[in-house]
Order: sequence, then C-alpha cells, then structure tokens
Amino acid sequence: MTQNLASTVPSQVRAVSGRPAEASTRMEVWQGLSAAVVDAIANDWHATDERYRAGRMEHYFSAEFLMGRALLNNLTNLGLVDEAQKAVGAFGHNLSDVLEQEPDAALGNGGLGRLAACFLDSCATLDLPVNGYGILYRYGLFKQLFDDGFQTEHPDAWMEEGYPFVIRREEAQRIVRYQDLTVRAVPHDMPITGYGTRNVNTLRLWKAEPMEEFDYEAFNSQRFTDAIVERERTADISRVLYPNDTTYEGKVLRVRQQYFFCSASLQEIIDTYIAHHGEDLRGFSTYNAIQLNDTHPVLAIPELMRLLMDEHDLGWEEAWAEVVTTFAYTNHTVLAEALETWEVSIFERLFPRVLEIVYEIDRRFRQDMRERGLDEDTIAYMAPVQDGVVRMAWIACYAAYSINGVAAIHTEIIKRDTLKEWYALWPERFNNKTNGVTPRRWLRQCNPRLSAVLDDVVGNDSWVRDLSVLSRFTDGVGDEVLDRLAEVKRANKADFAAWVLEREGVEIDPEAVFDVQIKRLHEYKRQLLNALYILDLYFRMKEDPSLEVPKRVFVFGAKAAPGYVRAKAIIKLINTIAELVNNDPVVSRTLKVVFIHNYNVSPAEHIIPAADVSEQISMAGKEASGTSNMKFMMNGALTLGTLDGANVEILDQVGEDNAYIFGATEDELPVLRETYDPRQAYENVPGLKRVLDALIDGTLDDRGTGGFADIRRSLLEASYESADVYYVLGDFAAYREAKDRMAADYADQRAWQRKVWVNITGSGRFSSDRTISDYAHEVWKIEPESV
Ligand code: GFP
Repeated sequence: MTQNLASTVPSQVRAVSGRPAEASTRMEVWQGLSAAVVDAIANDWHATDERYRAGRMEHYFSAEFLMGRALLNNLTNLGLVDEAQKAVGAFGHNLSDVLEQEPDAALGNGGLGRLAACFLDSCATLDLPVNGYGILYRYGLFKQLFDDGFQTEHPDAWMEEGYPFVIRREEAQRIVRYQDLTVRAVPHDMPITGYGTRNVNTLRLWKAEPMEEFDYEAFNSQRFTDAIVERERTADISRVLYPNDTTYEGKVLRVRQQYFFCSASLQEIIDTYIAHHGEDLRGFSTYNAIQLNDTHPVLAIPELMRLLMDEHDLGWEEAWAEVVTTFAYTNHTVLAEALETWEVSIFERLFPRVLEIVYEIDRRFRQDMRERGLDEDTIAYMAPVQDGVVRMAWIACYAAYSINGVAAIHTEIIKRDTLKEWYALWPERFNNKTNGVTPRRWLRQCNPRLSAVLDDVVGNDSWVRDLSVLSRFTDGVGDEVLDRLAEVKRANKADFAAWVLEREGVEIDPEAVFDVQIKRLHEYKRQLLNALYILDLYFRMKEDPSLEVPKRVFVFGAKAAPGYVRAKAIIKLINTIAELVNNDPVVSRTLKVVFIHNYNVSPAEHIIPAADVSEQISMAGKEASGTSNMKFMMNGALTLGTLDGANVEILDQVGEDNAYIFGATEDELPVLRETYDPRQAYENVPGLKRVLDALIDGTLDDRGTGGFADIRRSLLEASYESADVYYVLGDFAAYREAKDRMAADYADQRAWQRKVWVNITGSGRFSSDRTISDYAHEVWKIEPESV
C-alpha cells in the first residue's frame, strides 16, 4: 500500500460527486472509498496478474459467482477497516452506514455460486495462481418481495449506479461467433484480495456487446427497430442469470450463455499461453488446468478441441491429449439438474462445428467402449449423444482427469449411484473434496465480537489464515471464555433483532432461542418439515396453555425458482403460519416466525452470527454438502440435522453430544421406503393429522390458489410411489423430538456454551483454505506464487 486512505479517499469522493466530501451522499462516499481501495491495490493486482500468467495456472469456470458485497471484504483482507473508518469519519460519515449503500453482487443462485466466491477468497489468501471466469450478468438473481405472503420477483440491477470493483478491459476483448450472431466478449475484472497477502487475484466476467455500437444507417433510414434488435439480441446473452429454460428459446439462450463465456475464456488462456510459451500448443495442459464448476461450462471441452484444431493446427489426437489433461469436473448434486442435456438441434442452430466435434467425441467414445467390451445398452446409456440430445455430464466424465463430489457421503453416492458406470471404468479419476467456507467473510468480517474473543484466546489473529489452530483450544478454556461467548451471542442477537425490526417490521426477543433455516427453497431441503413443526407447536400450545415452551424465534430466508410452483406455495405457507403465530396474543409471547425477504449474502452476514440453532434437515442422501452448516458452526450455532452432506463430517468432528442428529439415514431409507405409507404416519404420528388438515380446513388461507392443498396432496395423495418423496412425514416424529429437546437444553447455558465452543474450535476443517489446498495439491498441481 503506497498511499493511505486518509489522503486518497476525499479526492476520490470529490471525483465521484463533484462537490466537497462533506457535502457528498453516502452512496458517493461508498463509490469514492471503493475507488480508493482499487487505487491502493492496483500495482499489486497488476504484478500478481503478470506473475501468474507466466507460470502454471488454474482457471475456475463457473456460471455463478455469488460474491455479495466487496468493500468491507476488501478492507478486512487488507487490514484497512480502522483506517477507512477514520478517513470517512473525518468528513462526517459513518463507515457502517456507507457500507450499507453497496448492492450485493448476486451473480449466483445458492450454494454452488457462493462456494465459487469462497474459493476465490482462499486462492488469493493462499497466493495460488487461480483466476475465476464467468458472466457479467446485468441483472443478478431476482430481487424477492412478498405480496400478501406470496413471492414476487423483481429485477436486480446491481451495477446500474456504477460499481468501482468491476474494471472494464476493453483492450482484452474477444470475438465469439455463433452461426446466427457474432458478438464481442468484453472482460470486466473484479480484484480478489486475500487476507494478509499482497497477492490480488482476478475474477474475469464477460459481457456481451454488439460488434458495432449501433446501426446508424438503419436508424437514419427510419428502420428504428432494426437498429436496436441486433443490439438487444446480443445484450440478452449477459442480461440475466438462469433465464427461464422451460421454452425452447429459453434453452437456446442458456446454451448461448454457456458457450459465450467458455469460448471467450479459452481464447484468452490460449493467447496467454502463446505469449509465454510459443505457438506450439502441445504443451497447453502443462501450464493450464480448468475446473468445471458443475456442467454449465462443459461446452469448454468441445470448444477447446475446436480452437486447438481449427485455429492452432493440432490434429485430433494431439488436441484430445491436451483436453483430457486439462479439465476437472465437480458434481454438486445428485438431483436431475446435475445432468444437463440439450437438444442436438440447439447446437446445430448455434454452432454446427462444435456439434460436429461432439459427434466425433461420441463416435470415438462408442468405439473405445466397444473395445473395452461394454455392452450396447451401457454404451447407449453413457454416450455423449443419444436420442437427439447432448449430455453434458457424460462429456465431462469422459474428458475430465478428475471428478469430484463435495462431501464424503456425496462422493460415495456418485460413485455408487449417479456416476457408477464411470466409476467402474475410471475409479482413479474420482476423489472427494469436502466443501469449505472462507473464515474471512464468514467469521472475521461478519462477527467482529467473536473474532475478538478468538484473538484473545489464541493470542493473535493467526486463526484467520489457519482456522485449524482453534482446535488446540477446544479443551482447557475456563468459564470466563464461555461467559464471553454467551455475551457475544446476546449482543449479536440484539443487533439482529434491531435489523429485523427495521427490515421486516417484526419484533423479536434476543432472549429467545434463534432457530434458523436459510437456503434455496427446494422440497428436498425440507423447509416444509420445519414449517409443519412450528404449526404443530402452535397447536400444542393452544391445546394446553400450561405447556412449558422455551421462547423461540424461527427464522427463514429462501428464494424459490420463479417456475417452481410448489416451492412458492411453501413460501406462502411459511408466511401464513408466521401471520397466525405472530398475531396470536398468547402464543406470540413465546413464539415468533420471521421470513427474511430477499435472502442473499449480506442478509446472511447479519443472520448467521445471531443464530443458536442451524437447521440442516434435508432428506438424507439429497444435500450434496451444504455450506451454511459450516458458517453456522463457525459462528457458534449448533446443528440440528440429518446425516446428510457435510453434516456427517460435522458430527464426526464434534461428536454426538455437540450436535442434534435425527431422522432416517441414507442407507436406511430404501428399506424403510418398501413399507412406508405416509397415510399411516398421518393417522398415527402425534400432531401430524392436525397440521395437515389445517392446510385444507380453512385455518390457513392460500387465497384460493390451491397451493396448500397441493402441498398436502404431495405428501398424502400422490400415487403411492410418489407420495412424500422427501420423507417429510416419515421423519416428523424424530425431528419433533430432537427439536423440542434442543430447545429445552438451551436453558442450561453453561452446557450449551460448552457445545458452542466445541463447534467453533472444531470448524477448522470446514475452512475453504483446507478445501482449496486439497484441490491445489491433488487436482490442479499448482504451487503458491507470492508477489
Ligand atoms: C449445491 C448443493 C449443496 C452444495 C453446494 C456447493 O448448492 O449441497 O453445498 O452446491 O457444492 F446442493 P445449492 O445450489 O443447493 O445451494
């Protein structure tokens, strides 16, 4: 850092606002302070880029990067928080108010996108030569509002007012050609700072722009619409994340997007290679590894073949030799969406040459498999192209040198089930990389009070770069540390309560148990199970007013995919239950339900430090890993969960006494299913009949949409095999027991805080630094390069 913020910030603010810093708005101060941070890192950023490009690099290809806010994260990493506070304080502003001006960069949907963002933070912190590549979506994930409890979706124009952490690199643009359209891909770079290092890595996001700014002639000859149609068609490519793909045109757009960022990124990587290592591309994979974050970037495989053969003169065998040593593939879910497929006709329309290459991969695959003695049915099942569709996951499995799952149990399931045919052929390609989260954003930055305790216990802040040091302090801390933990949580809960009151208009009591479920709304994640529990508890209290129930606040945060009707009905249900509970004069003294609207990264930073209970209640076998479970653990919330995803490893770490595990396990489920009858559960499990009937007897009003009846039908009345697919009723009794017990245990604060401490100090292996070191050593084969 060459200059200090006190001298640079006022002038940056003035440059933005055109008036004295004192007279500038908070938004202008945010802009100016951010620009001052970019100014402070510019030289190191450039040096890092030059250094990395000369050696071996890993490139992280992802359709999603759920970055959240950047300013505080950068100030934290650079150790500039106090200085920034002083700098803006000098002209009458308050840093936290300024920080609140920043929109979230919501270029992702959920765990997959946030994982990519945590990974970038760890790569920078570990000085690893890794860049991210994705799309600069003009609109991030939709903004969620509630209208009478129903989710409504609104555009999220996150950078319309200017965003200093995205730098346009006009000079590094590439051309991407489709059969029906040629566009410019203009890179926009975000600096990725690390904690306690001068390295600054890069997230490169491509924006689609027309070849010619504007068709003047068309406009002048009164063809106004023609002049803008082409422009808009191009802009569509980077307009939104996950355009609706229920229509054919929607699918075409998705494939166009995927190809767009893959092609532009590969062109750049090849150019960098040539600049440093010459025209002979037969050494490409010596210097480059590419991680495919799920199947969205799998088009990079045939596209790299095309570029190497058509533009750089390699033969098929030579090009393929580079491809199969370059790509690694991460699978994130066992659900159907993990296995993207696209109609051949889409490829035909957009890029016949790429299709030709895909067919050739398919032809060679079939031949290869026949030589290995596979039967025709298996070959047809695994083939890259079959029945008129291209199967992206199979292309990835065939070409990638590494295939990984994201938690131990998930990796076992893909080996045994989802990808078993591939595992049988190439067991050595399969490996597990249990997810992690960055302790910078998810502890140091979002929970300064707990961070101060950890600094004191450890004696320094070394835990921020190496979270595993905390495990040395699990035993042997005295009661004064446990008391401080309780104080920290109380203060965080008070802050959160004030935030909730202002944002959602609901008053909550910091003395209550804060029980939280925040994640995408999906049936397998079973927000419904949680909702049914709350409704049941409400009825239990109404029935027996003398029932002793600990004070509780149930917090939800979740978006439902716009086309996912049942998920939206579940949101309405939770909001309706909230209304019932919060407006009941008696019950509301003990229970409150809050649905945080527009859940995103920055709300999570308010919620997680205040949580006591971490709801991780997916049906066993369905949640690949989960990452909020890790964030909660780090911040001293105890897990209430099934043996699913990374919960299994959390339990492993903390032991049974320090987590609340319930429900059917993944290996029990197939057996249970054979005789499972949700109707019997409905009749016999205490509480169930009452709550399920409340969905249709007028207790809860869905405004005539039929949504609640549909939820009930999905549990009870669907055809026998498809009723209650996610075993909500099957696990209800066990969930109720564990959740009741957990709330009762909370009363013994000393014992509770001891469990909390075991969780916090045991969270080291869930740092994304550990995950990234494993990828770096075992998959990417890269070494730290410090500037
Ligand atoms: C997906 C999986 C999660 C997993 C993340 C990151 O996230 O279990 O932790 O990817 O690997 F489902 P979501 O899209 O569900 O949020």
